[in-house]
Parts: sequence; C-alpha cells; structure tokens
Amino acid sequence: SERKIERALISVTDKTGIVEFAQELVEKFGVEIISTGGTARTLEEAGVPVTPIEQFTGYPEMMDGRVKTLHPKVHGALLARRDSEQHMAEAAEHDIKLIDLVCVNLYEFEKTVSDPNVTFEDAIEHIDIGGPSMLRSAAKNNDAVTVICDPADYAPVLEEMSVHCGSTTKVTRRRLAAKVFARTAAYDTAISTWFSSYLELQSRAIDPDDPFEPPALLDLHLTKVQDLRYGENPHQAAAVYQLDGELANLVSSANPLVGAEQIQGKPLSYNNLLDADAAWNAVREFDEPACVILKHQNPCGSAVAADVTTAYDRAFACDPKSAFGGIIAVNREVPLSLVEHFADQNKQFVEVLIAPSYTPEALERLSRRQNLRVLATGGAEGHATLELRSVDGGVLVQCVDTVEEDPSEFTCPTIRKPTDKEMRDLVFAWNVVKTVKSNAILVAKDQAGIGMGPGQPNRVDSALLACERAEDACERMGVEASGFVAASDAFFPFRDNVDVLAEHGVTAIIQPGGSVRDDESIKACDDHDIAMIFTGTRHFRH
Ligand code: 93A
Repeated sequence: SERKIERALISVTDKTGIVEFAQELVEKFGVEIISTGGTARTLEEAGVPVTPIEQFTGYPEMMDGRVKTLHPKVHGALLARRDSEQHMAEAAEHDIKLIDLVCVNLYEFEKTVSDPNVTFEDAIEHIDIGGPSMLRSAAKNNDAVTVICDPADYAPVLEEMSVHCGSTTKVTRRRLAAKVFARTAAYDTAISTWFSSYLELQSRAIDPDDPFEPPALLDLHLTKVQDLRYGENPHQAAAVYQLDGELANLVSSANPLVGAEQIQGKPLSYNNLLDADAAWNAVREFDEPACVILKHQNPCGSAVAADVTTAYDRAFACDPKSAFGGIIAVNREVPLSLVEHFADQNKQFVEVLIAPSYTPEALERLSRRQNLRVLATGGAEGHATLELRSVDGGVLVQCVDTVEEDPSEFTCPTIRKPTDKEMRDLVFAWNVVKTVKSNAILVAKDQAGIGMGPGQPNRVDSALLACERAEDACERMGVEASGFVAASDAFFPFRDNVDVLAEHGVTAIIQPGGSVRDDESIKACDDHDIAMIFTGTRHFRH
C-alpha cells in the first residue's frame, strides 16, 4: 500500500557512494533524479540521467548558489500531505511534482571552522541553508517522504526498496527523520558555538597592530644575575636571573628595575624586588610628578603634585601606618627635601627608594642611612612588552597591561556628569587602581589615593575597606570625609558597590562598565546623584 518512490532529489557535498546509489535508484527502480549543480555534474559524468534543479524549479541557481533549492516547487513537493485532497489539488494547481526521497548532506561547516585560520566570510559561506531546509521539510513529512542525511543509509534504503517493491516502510522513514533532526540540531549547534566564540575573540580589546602573538616556541635563556639571601621566606632559596637574547628586550622597559644601579644599601631581597618592581611600574603611570608608596604589592599611598617632595608628603599622608617598611617610588629626580621629609620629618622606615636619579645633596643625606637600598634607573620611560610567570608545570606569558586610554573617549551613562575637579581625581584614581591587586577599589581625594581596598574576593568588601581607609585618613588629617571619588578595576556586578560607596561620601565613580547589570549600577548612581564614568577597559591585576 506504500507509494513507490518515483522522484528523488539528490544534493550532496560529500559525494561518497552517491553515483552507485543514484545508479541503482534509476536502473533498478526507475526513479527520476533531480540534482543541484555539482551533484548533477558528478552523476552525469558517471552516466546517470538527472534533471537539473533549474529545470525542475524553472529558476536558475543564483547568488553564488545561495539559492538553489529554496523554492516552493521543492518544498511544496516535500511538504504536501499525500492524504490531503486539498494539498494534492494545490500541488496540481501550481504544477508541483511530488518528491518522494531526499538525499542531502550538508556544506562542511564543522570541517571549515576547524581550520584555525578560517576567515569569518569563509565560515559564513559554509553555513548550509537550503540543505537543512530540505532535510527538515522531508523529515517533517516522514509520513510520505524518505530522507537520507548519511551515506551509511544508502545501502539499507536500497535493500528495503528491493523487498518492498520500490518503497520504504513507515518505521524506516521515521527512523531516518529522527536522524535528520539530530543532524540539523548538531549542525546548528556547531554554527552557534563557532559564532559565539568568534564574537568572544572579537571582543578581546587587543590592538590588531600589536606585534606580539604568543609564538609556538619561546626560547628561555636565563642567566643568574645574583643569588638572593632567600625567597619570600627564609627557608626558600632564591636567585634573580636575567633573560638573554630576543626575549630580554621584550621583558624589559627602557628603564627596568633589574639592571637599575644600586647606589647604596643592603642587597635587595626577593620581596624587595617584587615590590620595587610593582612600585616602579605604578609610579611610571604618571606624566606629572608622582609618588607611590607600596607595601606587599599594593600602593598604600599615591599622589601627584607640582613636585615630587609634595607628591611624597601627600602619598605618605594617605596611610602612614602602612607606609612603614614600604617602598617609595618617584618618577622624577629625588631632591634633598624629599629625603629630609621621609628620613627626618616622618622618620619613615623605608625598604627601598627607587627613582630615575638623585641630586648630589640628596645622595649625601641618604648616605647617612647606609642600610637603605637606593636604586637609580636613569629614567622613567616605557614599559616592558611581555611578562612571564611560572605556574606548576608551565609558564604564563602575556602582554603587559599598557593599553593607551584617552579620557576624552570615556562615556558617562549617569544623569549627573563629573565636575572638572572630579574628572581629574577620577583619572588619577583610574591610573592607580590598575596597580592595586584585584578586586581593587581605590578612593581618592584631591589627587591622592587615600583609601585602598585590595585583593578581596568580593568587590563590596574591597569597597568597604577602601572607604574605611579613606575615612581614617580624613580623620587623621583633620579634614571632612567628603569629596571622594572611587575607581574600580572591573565592572560592578550589582548595585551594592555603588550603595556602599555613596554611603561613605563618594560623589563620582570610574569603572570599565560592561556588566549585564550596568543598568542597576547606573540607577544606583542616579539615586545617589553620583556621576559615573565608563572607561571600557578592565584592569585586573592578580
Ligand atoms: O547555499 S545553500 O544554502 N542554498 C541552497 O538553496 C541549497 N540547496 C542545496 N545550499 C544548498 N544546498 C547544498 O548544496 C546541499 O545541502 C549540498 O550540501 C550542496 C550540494 O551542492 P552541489 O550539488 O552544487 O555540490
């Protein structure tokens, strides 16, 4: 009672076994074959008679083959219910000849995108539209249509046709239809997976002109510069190495820490080197005279001013308690006044002083503190290109966080815009916060980082810490705890950060933006009359 297969549409990218399959359909079962361009050519060359798709639809293949089979003469022929008088009448009215078998395999999208050098355009062109459409039309109408999406099914279908007088069974058609929907689902998943990972890659804010792409082979030649007394702790042996060869240039700035002249003082320890490096890189973020006082990888004092001595005074005032035993870095020549201020006036115990250079008077005064390590880098220009870090079993390599940011390109999504003074403080805070360990919040006032919230595993705790430190600082200085701005190294996931900052007198905020809940943080700012700036760039430091 099953209808004999009279007409088949064959359109395959993978031509494996297609000639034999089509040949048998024609010779043994008298099936008429309709076929698309490349498939038709293959079959004709093998002597299999085919009706070209153009002839069947009355339309040419067009738009580079994007439109070949997307036609009512094809989809009507596949979808028409054979048991519906109306469908059959409509098919007759529009001269639609029924298709009983569809054999399609798809453009090789998965294979195309497995090439790491695939272009976006090439991947897009390999998204098959007509093929899955035919497969789905035929699979939906499995009541009447046999659908094959896998060359492995050619033989079993022919076998069944020979025992069922040129037709297939309902059971087989349903099995084949189920296979089709699994195949088209997998195909669409491959497309959507590729597309979202493509977008993800696009969203990397990596400078396309950046000369660095991690190469397949990094030749690490290390030469020991000196043994260190010990590592982070007295039971850990340690040494400093210099990189040789090409990499040496990539991991060094014009004025690096390793290689700086040590004018006086005890040998540098492992922790001194780590912290001096962080302090030196932090202070070099500024063009104007600046001072960073750093402890345990975090800038506990930071300020800019008209001269470095004033910058030092203001940085020290941020948090004198934490500054004890810290590292002082400045980006200008150190004058006598700066030495007098930290050594005599503040009696600050300092581990390392690092600067481009020192006046003779400053050096003379420093020489009275023979233990103090004094480093002269010769200048404050530049940054290294790469940084390397070892993890158990490997080395992580990345470009140094030196993205150029133009404050004129920052955006302000809040109702209130920052005042000029707030904007200056925000840009200052933004420069400092990127040197604070994540999650980082920095509260600044008058171009000094008076409250730091470093390294908390949740941002609200960092915000609370920063605010409390800022309030302490104001109390110590005898000034009102107000006029604060805050910087966050990454976006706020919820509005609670804004609420905490508002409660503690912050009037303006700078952060990257980009959270799915930015709207909530913007709303919170508007509720508190806070001006918020989005920079678009995140500055994690782990
Ligand atoms: O470009 S398409 O999405 N547009 C169509 O109308 C169409 N019809 C069939 N791709 C289309 N096909 C696909 O072409 C089939 O799925 C098959 O993979 C391929 C066969 O093309 P050819 O016969 O020219 O080699």
